[in-house]
Amino acid sequence: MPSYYPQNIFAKILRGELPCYKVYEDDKVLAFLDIMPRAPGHTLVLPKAPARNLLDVKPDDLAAVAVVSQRVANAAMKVFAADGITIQQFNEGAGGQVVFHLHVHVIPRQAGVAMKPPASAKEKPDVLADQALKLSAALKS
Ligand code: DGP
Repeated sequence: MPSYYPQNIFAKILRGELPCYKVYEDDKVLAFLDIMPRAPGHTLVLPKAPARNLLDVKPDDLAAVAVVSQRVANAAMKVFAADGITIQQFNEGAGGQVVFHLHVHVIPRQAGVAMKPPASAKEKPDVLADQALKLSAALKS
């Protein structure tokens, strides 16, 4: 497997070199909205420590990401009045991974509504800002 590439787009977001619509942060994990959501509220949960994907992440970072993914999922159920949550996590190009810093997709779902195709359309900045505000507030309560 190739080694971790520190110039990937999520590494730049983690270093504060690029902006994001932040939903949650602690010492080990950052969660922000996907700018090309497959459904409203589509959130990405990342370890802060460099990890290419599931195959090389340290177990304690993986555990921290899992715990936050569950918290984001529960918050998203309320904020988006969701009927369910889809979790996705891709590993290497053959596994569907496009950005090579480990991330878990937390996607709120409505019954009978299909997800958009991956990375099909950018959401409007004001919509993302509003959703991030609501999700982060729900995560604090
Ligand atoms: P994947 O590596 O296949 O799990 O997909 C990467 C996801 O990242 C995809 O859903 C689109 C999203 N994405 C790509 N570029 C950016 C970006 O600059 N900011 C944010 N927030 N999401 C991005």
